[in-house]
Amino acid sequence: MADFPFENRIWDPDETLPRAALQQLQRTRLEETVRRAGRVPFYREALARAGVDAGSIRSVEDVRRLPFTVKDDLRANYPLGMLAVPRAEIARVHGSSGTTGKPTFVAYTRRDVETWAGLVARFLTSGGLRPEHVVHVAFGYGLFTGGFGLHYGIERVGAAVVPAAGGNTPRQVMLIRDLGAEVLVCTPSYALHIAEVAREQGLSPGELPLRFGHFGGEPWTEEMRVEIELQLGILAFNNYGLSEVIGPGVAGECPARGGMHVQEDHFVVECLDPVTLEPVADGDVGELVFTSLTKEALPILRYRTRDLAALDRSPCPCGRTGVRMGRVVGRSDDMFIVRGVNVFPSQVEEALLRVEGTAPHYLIEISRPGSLDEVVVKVEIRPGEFSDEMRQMIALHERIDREIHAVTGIRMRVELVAPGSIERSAGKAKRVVDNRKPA
Ligand code: DLL
Repeated sequence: MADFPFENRIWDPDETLPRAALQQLQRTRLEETVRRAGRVPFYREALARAGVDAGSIRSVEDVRRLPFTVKDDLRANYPLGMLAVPRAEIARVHGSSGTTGKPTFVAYTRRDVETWAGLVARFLTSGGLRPEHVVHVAFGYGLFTGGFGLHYGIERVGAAVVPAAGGNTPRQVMLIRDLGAEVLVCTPSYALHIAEVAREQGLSPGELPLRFGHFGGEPWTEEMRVEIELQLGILAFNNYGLSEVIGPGVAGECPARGGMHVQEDHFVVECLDPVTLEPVADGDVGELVFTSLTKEALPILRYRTRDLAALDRSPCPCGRTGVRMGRVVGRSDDMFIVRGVNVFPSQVEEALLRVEGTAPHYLIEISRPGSLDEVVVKVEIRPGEFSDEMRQMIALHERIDREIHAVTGIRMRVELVAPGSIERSAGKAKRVVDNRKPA
């Protein structure tokens, strides 16, 4: 029996379905999904073009014959043109966090909302949540799927929810302390900010009641996990999802924490080369593509996430049989190219966290003052590390320079900035500002 840091409790026996039974279930559900998608004009045409109908689905492998869906398809069908049910059957609408223009909406039937809560309950339970816990939710409540998605999952487990939502961090610290929350739910960058504000209030890690954290909604690194765990004195778990596919609950970590189990009885996952759209070898990084299997209101076929990650099909000691996805190492579209080199913000973060004295708050600014790209990385240094000793500051600066070069292969201009000077966000942290004019 594997050695886990706490009891490996399984919420739903379907999480451990033997592969053959799982694939059989996927096949039946895929057929049903294609039938449902046929009620959406966009998919009816796309399926006809691809020459596929529900009756021709023989195995889950047939997913490869289905047409792809991209975010622009949802935009083109704004606001709710992709519905597969009459409007009267809609129980909830959410939206994806678009930074520009109109959001894209996603909809749920009553049963979809129920299914979703069950999926969230699964990963929360696998990451230590128990009915007796108090959970502090610092995700935004609104169109974003984070707040309500986690909220309903926590209720399903039977734990107590504190729907704190984002913002007013000193008050968040007070609520966590006074209400005795054992579990924190938010983005990883906001968890660090909560830790920082707690420290400013003179609290050391052990002084908050927190024991577990469930973080997601944005990419983060293993180094950042260590940092969060140290600063808050907790075990931190990763969970992944996106509104178009359902929201949080697509995949989550188990006590073994060697990747996130994709909830394959509800979603088919493929890992494809983003250029050729052919499958990559297991263990290689590719773009994740999801097909929903149980959603009623908005069935989604082969949704191209742009998220880059690898799949691991080896058995997991926890007994869950869903394939595991590794951390998202970047998006095929937030990757930036500097002087011909592809760079992911997560690489810069990894480099920074290797250097003692830096805080995991940073901003990458890209410009092209002449004909060459320039990258400035603004890095906060930890309170107490700011020194009047010129020599010490130069040494720190050089160390960061070297690490960034070693990880990314390019030179960036490093600017050390005062603790607290980079803007904090209660939601997803903004890491890159690209001021270059399109070529
Ligand atoms: O962020 C859903 C969510 C909320 C997941 C709360 C987990 C927790 P969207 O706003 O549609 O939905 O953004 C989805 O966020 O394509 C990824 O690029 C990124 N993302 C989400 N979770 C993770 C994660 C929600 N654990 C987009 N690691 C996705 C890395 C993540 N990236």
